Amino acid sequence: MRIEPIQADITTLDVDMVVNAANTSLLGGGGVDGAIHRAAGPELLEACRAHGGCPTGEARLTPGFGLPARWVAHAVGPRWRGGDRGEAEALASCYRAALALADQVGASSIAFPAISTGIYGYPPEKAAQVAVEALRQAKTKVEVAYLVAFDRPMLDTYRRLLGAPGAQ
Ligand code: AR6
Repeated sequence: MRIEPIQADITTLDVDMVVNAANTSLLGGGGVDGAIHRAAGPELLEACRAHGGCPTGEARLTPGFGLPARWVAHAVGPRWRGGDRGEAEALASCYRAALALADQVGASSIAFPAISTGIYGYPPEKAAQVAVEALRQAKTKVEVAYLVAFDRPMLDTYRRLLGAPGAQ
């Protein structure tokens, strides 16, 4: 699987699957979750409601409805609590769980936001290390995984960790 860092609004990406940074209720929220629900439309909330929630470190599948993406994997990242409360393992588990859903539906492209690094307070550099490591180790039929940065510093972090050309 290729791993490509990009800076984008994840709701605009034409990929088979986008990953949402959700909470355990799966009933929406702020950040990327709010943006995905706005772009997908109200049917997304109904599809999420049918799952009846999702534990931290897992993911649940819905269609993308009004999104360009056909599928959404709603992953629940950990809240940062200092780093010694299993945060890294829970975060890595989100990436693996989303890829497992991608394989289930035969998705060949997937886009991940920087799960947990906004409202949940996970230090971006540490989260990026977990993301890159989890994706590098994954056994999957997915061909390309985009690590989507919302701002330039996050893009630079991903590029540096991935050894991408032009990285700072
Ligand atoms: N496209 C790509 N990335 C984005 C976008 C976007 N449109 N919007 C924000 N980001 P957050 P969390 C980045 O807070 O920390 C919600 O209320 C953002 O800059 O969305 O996992 C949920 O319901 C940051 O780097 O998610 C939960 O309650 C990253 O996405 C809670 O927030 C994640 O930030 C989850 O918190």
